Amino acid sequence: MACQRGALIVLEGVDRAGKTTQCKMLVQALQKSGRPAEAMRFPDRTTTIGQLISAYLEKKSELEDHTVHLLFSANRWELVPTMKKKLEQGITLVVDRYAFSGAAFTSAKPGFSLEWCMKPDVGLPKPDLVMFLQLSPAEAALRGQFGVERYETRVFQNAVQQKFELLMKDSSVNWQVQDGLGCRVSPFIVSFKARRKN
Ligand code: 2DT
Repeated sequence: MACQRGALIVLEGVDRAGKTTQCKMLVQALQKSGRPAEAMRFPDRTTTIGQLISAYLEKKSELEDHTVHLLFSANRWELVPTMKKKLEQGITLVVDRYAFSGAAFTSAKPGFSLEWCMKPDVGLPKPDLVMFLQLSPAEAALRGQFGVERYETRVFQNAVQQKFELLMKDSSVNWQVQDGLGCRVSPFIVSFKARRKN
C-alpha cells in the first residue's frame, strides 16, 4: 500500500517569536500522535553553502547583498531532493524558516523589490501550511536584547515584519497567523489546516 505523503509545514516570524521552540514541540507532538515527523531549519548551516551563510550572519565575513540572497536560496535548493524523499516516505517536515524569510529579510534592505527577492525560490516544494508567529514590538522588547548576529536590530526586524505582512496577502499560500505569545501550535490544528495534496 502506498504511504500517505507527509505534510510540509513551515514556521515563519520575526526573530524571537518562538519559532524554534514551537518547531520542536510540534515535531514531538506529531510523533506522539503517531505521525512520522522531522524538523528542518533554514539556513541549514551544516552544508558548504550553509557555512558561508553562517560566517556572514556571524559577521565573520562580508558578502554582497544579492550574492548572499542567492546563497540562502541555493541552500534551500540543495536540500530539495532530501525534502522530497522524506515527504514521499510519509514524513511530515516541520521547517523553521523557508523562502518567506528569504524574501522578507532581503527585501527589507534598501534597493530590493519583493518581486526580485522571490524569484530564485520559484519552484521550491510548496508548503501545505505556513504558520506565522506574530509578536508585537512591545512583547519582543520584553523578551530582552537581540543577539549579536546580523539583522538582529529592532529597526531591521520592524522592516522585516512589514515585508512579511505583504507576503501574507498572497492567498495562494496557506498562511495561518498565530499569536507567538505563549501559544502552542497543536498537531490537531496543523492536521486540519494543512491543505493536503495527496
Ligand atoms: P536563524 O536565526 O533562524 O538561524 O536565522 N535569513 C534566513 C535570511 O536572510 N534569508 C533566508 O533565506 C533565511 C532562511 C533570518 C538566521 C537569519 O537569517 C535570515 C535570520
